Order: sequence, then C-alpha cells, then structure tokens
Amino acid sequence: ALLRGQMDTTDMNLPSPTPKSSDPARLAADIVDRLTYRIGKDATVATPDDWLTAAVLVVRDRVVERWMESTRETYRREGKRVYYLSMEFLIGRLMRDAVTNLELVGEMQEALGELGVELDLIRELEPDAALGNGGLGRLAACFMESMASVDIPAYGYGIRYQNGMFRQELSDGWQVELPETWLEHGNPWEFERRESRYEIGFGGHIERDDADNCTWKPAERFWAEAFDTPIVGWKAKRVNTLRLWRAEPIDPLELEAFNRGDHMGALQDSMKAEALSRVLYPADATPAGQALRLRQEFFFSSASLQDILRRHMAQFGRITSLPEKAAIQLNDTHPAVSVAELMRLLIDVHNLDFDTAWDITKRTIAYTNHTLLPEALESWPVPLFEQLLPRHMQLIYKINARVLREARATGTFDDAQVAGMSLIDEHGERRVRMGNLAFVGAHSINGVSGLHTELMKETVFKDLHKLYPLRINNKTNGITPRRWLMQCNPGLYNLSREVTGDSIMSDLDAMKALDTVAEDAAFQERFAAIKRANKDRLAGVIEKRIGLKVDPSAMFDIQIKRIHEYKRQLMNIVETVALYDQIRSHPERAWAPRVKLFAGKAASSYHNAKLIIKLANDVARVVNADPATRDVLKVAFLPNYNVSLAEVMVPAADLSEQISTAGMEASGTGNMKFALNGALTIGTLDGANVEMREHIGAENIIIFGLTAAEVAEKRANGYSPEEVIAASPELSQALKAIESGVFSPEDRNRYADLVAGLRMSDWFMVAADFDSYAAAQRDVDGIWAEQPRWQAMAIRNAARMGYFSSDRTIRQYGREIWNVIN
Ligand code: H53
Repeated sequence: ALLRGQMDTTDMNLPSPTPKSSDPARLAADIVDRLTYRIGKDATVATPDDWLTAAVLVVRDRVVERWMESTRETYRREGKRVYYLSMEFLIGRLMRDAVTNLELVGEMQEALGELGVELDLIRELEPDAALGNGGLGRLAACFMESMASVDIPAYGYGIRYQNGMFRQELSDGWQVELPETWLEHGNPWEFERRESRYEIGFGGHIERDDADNCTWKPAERFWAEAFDTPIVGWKAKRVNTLRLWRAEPIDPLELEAFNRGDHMGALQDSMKAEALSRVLYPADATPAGQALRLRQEFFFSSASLQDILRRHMAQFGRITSLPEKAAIQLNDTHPAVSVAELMRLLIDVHNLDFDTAWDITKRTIAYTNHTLLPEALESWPVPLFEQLLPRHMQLIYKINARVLREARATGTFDDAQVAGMSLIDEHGERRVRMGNLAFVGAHSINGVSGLHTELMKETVFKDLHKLYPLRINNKTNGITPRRWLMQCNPGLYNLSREVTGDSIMSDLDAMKALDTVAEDAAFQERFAAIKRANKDRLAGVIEKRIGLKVDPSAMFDIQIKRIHEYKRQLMNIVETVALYDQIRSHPERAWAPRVKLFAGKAASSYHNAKLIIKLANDVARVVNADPATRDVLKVAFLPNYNVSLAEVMVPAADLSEQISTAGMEASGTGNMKFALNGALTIGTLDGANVEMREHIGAENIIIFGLTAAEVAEKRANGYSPEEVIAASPELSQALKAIESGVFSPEDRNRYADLVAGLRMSDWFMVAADFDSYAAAQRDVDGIWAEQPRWQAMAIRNAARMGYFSSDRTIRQYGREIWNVIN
C-alpha cells in the first residue's frame, strides 16, 4: 500500500510536529509568519481582516495538537462516541471562545500588542457564524462546548450553509431581510476534508433480487463533502469535531449537454447541488414544508450516518456492536429521517435482517423534542416523501406495521388511539409524522425542561408514552458558563472569583458562595458598578446603531429572542403603552426610569411577527419623542439580533422578560443567561422558568400570570377576551390607542387586525395575563426603588444558577441516555 492505514503510524519513525509554544514573543512571530506565508502579505499593508485571519490560524494551530490527541485517545481506548445530529449550530464568533478555553487571553493580547494590533478590535471583525435560528441552534453550540469540557468524545453533524440566518435591517421600522455572507472572507477555523465525501441520492426506484434484497437506485446523486471545525473544551482538556456537510455536484459540468450548446442545462447538477447546502431556513419552530427542506434533512442525515458507520466499521469491523460504540442524538425531528436511513444502511448495505436492524437502530438513536406547538410538528406529504425517498417510505410502512401491531397486541388502545400513534397521519392528505418516527426509532425521548417533559407525556406523545412508558425522560437545558459568564461578563466573573475561588468555570455550583455576600453593602456596590459598566457599553452600542441616547442609570428592561406570538412581545409592548399613559396621567408619581429594549428576528413569512416589530418601532418613535416622559421612559428595538449582540445585551440587563404563554415555551435558555448575569426575571411559570424559581427562590424572581393548566382550562372552557379587556381600563385604553392609529398616524389601520385578533380569539392569552403582568411590573418598580434589596436579589440570582450550566445537562445525557460516563 502506498499509505499505511490510519492509526497505524505510531510505530513508524516519522518526524513529529514541533509543539506550539504559547510564549507571547513566539505567538507574535507565528502571527507574522501566517501573515507572510499563508496570506501573502506584509505587515505594513495587512488589513485588520488579514490580522484576524493570521491570529485565528495561530490559535487554530494551538488547538490542533490537542484535537489529534483527543481523537487518538478515544480510538486507543475503544471508547464510545456521541454523535449530535442537528440542522442548526448557532456558534457565533469562535475567537474569544477558543482563546479563553486555551487560557491564552493574556498571551494573545500581548503578542498582538507587540504587533500594534488590538485583540478586542480584530475580534469584532470576526463574522458571527449564524447557522441557526434561535434556542435550538444555540443549545447545540453550548452542548458542543460542554461535551468537550466534560471530556465526552463527540462529533456534531450539520450543514455548512453558505448563507446562515439572514441579516436583519430596519427600514422605517419594518424588518428587511438581507443575505448573510459569513464566508465572504473565507473561514480560517475550518478544515476542508476532500477525502471525506459520501454519495447522497434522491428519487429513482428500488431493485429487488431473487433473495428479496433491495437496492435503491436513486435518480439524482450528489456528494456531501466534510468541513471540520475543532471545538475546544474548557482548559483544552478535549477538542471535539463539528463536521458540517457541503453539497457538491458529482458531475460539475455535463459536457455532453454543453457541447450540444445547452450551456445552462450543462450546469443543472451543479445548481441543484448548490441549493442543498445553500441557505438555512429562517423559520424557528415552524416547519418550512418545502421539498428543499426535506432534501436538506435527508442530505445531512445520510452523510452523517454513512460517516458514522464507516468510522465504526474501520475500527470495530462488526456492525452489530454499533449501539455499544455510538450514540446518535437527534436534535428535534429535523434529522428524524435518520431512523429510516439507518435502517436502510443496515439492511441494504450491511445485509442485516429487519429485526436485527430495528434493534440496533433503537439502541443507537435517541431523540430530543423541543416543542409542543402543534403547528411546529414536522410532517411530510406521503407522495412527496415517496417520490424523494422511495426506499425509506417502504421501510417506514414496515416499521409502522410493526409498531401498530405492538400497540394492538396490548389490547388497551382503541382505533382512534392507534391512528394517533401511526407514523402516517390519515386525516385528509396523508402525511409522514416525523415526531412519531423519531419516537418509535429511539430508546430515549427527552424533553428540555421538567414542565415540557410532563406536558409531552400528557399531550403529543400521550399514547406512545403508554405503549413505551420507559422512553420519555427529562433533560433540562443549560448554557455554557464560559461564553455566557466568563467571556461576555469578565467583570462579574472576576468579582465572583474573589468570593467563590477559581473553580466556577468547571463547577458553576460554586457560585453559591455569592449568597454569603448578597447583603454586603461593599460587595453590592462593586456588583452594581460592574452592571453599570456593562450598561454604559450597551448604551454606546444603542447610540451607534440607532442613534438613540439612553440613560444608563435607568432600569434596562430587555426582551431578546425570536419574535413569535407565543413569546408575547406584543404583551410587553402593550404594557409599555399602558405605562406611557400612566406616566402622562400621573407625572407627579416617582416612576422608576426604564429603558425598554427589544431585539429579535421574525420568520420572513410570519406576518404578525413582522407587524409586532413595526409596532415596537412605532411605539418607540412616539414615546422617545415625547418630552412628558423623556426622563422616565425610552423604548428601542435593536436590529440584527445575533449571538454577538446577545453577548453585549445580556450582561447589561437589569430585568429579563420571559413572558411566554404558560405551556408554550419548551424551556428557554435566554432566561438562564440573564439570571446568571445578575438580572431579575419577570416571567410566567413556563419552560425552565419553573425550575429557575425553585433554584433561585420564589422571593428572588417575579412570577405572574396563568399556569399551563389554567391556560388549558381556559381554552377548553371558552375564554372571552372581550370581557377581560372591558374589565381592565388600562388594557382597554392601550389597545384603543394602538388600534386607532395613535402610533401609526400615517396609516391608522395598520394595527387594526392585530388588535382585533386579541379581541376576538387571543389564543396566546395576552388579555388574560395582562393585569397580572402590569401589576408584576409595578412590583418590579417597587423593588428597583429599594436598591439594596434589588442588588441582593440580583446577586442571589447569579449565585444560584449553577444547575443551569450545560455541563450539568450534558453529564445527564452522558449518564442517562448515551451511557458514556458513570
Ligand atoms: O428550542 C430551545 C428551547 C425553546 C424552543 C427552541 C426551539 C427552536 O429554537 C426551534 C425549534 C423548536 O422545536 C424549538 O422554542 O423553548 O429552549 C432549546 O431547547
């Protein structure tokens, strides 16, 4: 052989790479080296982007050794690997993350300083990798960092979208979507793996031989090519791989067609391939429903599974040991077609019988559910599915027959219940239910907060849970404290360490020690000074982005997340209008000065969400221009919310708005980021807010509104928003102002339908919760007026968030689902 097999070179006398020094002088020399030999530029003409690329390459070099060592270690001890399949990874910038986890911040600052370059400045130039929509994508990114930090061998698998989440601009207060071009200047973090590519098929037909073996003969075929990004864990203990797939044509130019003069036709394959990994669907928790989306889902599932099986066979040589050596986690139903694809690969390629394949599939795959919203549950029309993936459709029918047989055999389900468990929805147009497919093909189905998991058992998966009662379990979400405390809020991190000692980044529970100083006046003063510095910085960003001056001594009241009716930004805006009315009616009262801040993107096709953005901007325009409220109320909507903006807003918040209709937010993770950074939460008993209250203490969080059970009951018993509105003078007045065009004099009808929706149905219970919410806001004002009390509460929030570290979450996955730690 020309090349010996992988992992076979240890006994050979190969020269080893020179270990990379982290001495600042050496780092500086290396940066100049990369600038010269990799970028081909002289220091005198290098642009700031060139310096960034050179610096990233130098940091990446320091990661590579640990990366290879991690891979070798897992191989040597024949360890089990975790595979996290996710359509989204919302990783944001990587520079600060890598440098802090390598513990090279000081050294890099010094090295760049010697070259006359400021780390903080070039860091800002790094594009924010937005390969995700919101919570689900950011969770995947936190999990990748935590898996490396707690030393779990793991691969993230996803799509290398050429265009990630769109860039949001505001034009006269309306959202405008522009393409995000994060790869414009190349991506120095990634390694292209031309040798790691797999064939992905669509369409075609199935051939059956005499022994009844099936072979799928796809009509269209593409390559999936791998790009690897190293993910560094805390203190670089382990470095894992994020492997993203890009689609490539097999035949980039069909010469035959070209020569015929069909120049466009000759490029058809290329264009079809490009479309597969071209752009992230910008809908959070609402299925896109187009064929291209299903193609994307299959594309990355198939490539990932082929890669996993290839790695397994290369090391272990026996397909049946897969469940002992590989744990595949499906992040929502987006990769649920993996259940059918793994079955196909096991049966058609590895020649297993159906029963053995089914057993292996179930023992290997686990599924995380992230939403109960009925409109968010993915399903695909059977004809579309059949046309794109004929062999998979066949296998799904076979799986379905088996599951329904098991259900009937229990003798406990009636026809309607069996129909509800079916993988095929037979109401109207027949559709494949991806949630049911993921459920039956997995040994573990987890929810993302205690409440969400319980509701899952009672609603969407009620009967499947009865049939397989051991499968559903809870894994409450978490956030990585490295990015969401240490990096985004170094002031608070350093102050905390004076009290907690140095262990908090590997043991966030150690923050508990802050409890002892919560009432200490001197500590409170320093804690408040850090918050103030963070607010000064955010005030600067606000002025720069939208030209609005805000007073950093006012309460910063922040709601940042995707714009969705269930998240109730509308309730927040309506309450803002009510407050505005109150201040004008009673100017003599001592109002707590507030800055109400909003940011978030709306799905391009979500009309009401876009209208809510416009309303926030319309209200801001009127309120901010009114001299009567100038000193006590300001409203701002910051455009283009992304991870990097969150890193500035979260540490600057005094009040965190987590006000979704109870029962609708599966968990939330923004809620956790704010509390860890010492903001108080005003929120409903929804998602992880419930557990936050348990950990923080009910006296340190402001809870209002209906519970999930009360919401369900109201919906069942017919709820009349008109009556509720009529009984609330504050709400009536605010709604009248909005619907009559007080905030939209140039188009008085702009909000007529939006408000009519509240009056007529109000599915999200804005009216029902309004008075309770407004009262809670006045309680917040009362606490704000007693600053020592506020500070003590804020400190206790930061102190008691240890449970919500994603390290804890990942350890629970590792122990209870993946069986990779004891
Ligand atoms: O996932 C987050 C949760 C959050 C939930 C979110 C989510 C998406 O971002 C996209 C699709 C989906 O089904 C759910 O809305 O509550 O915190 C992470 O679990």
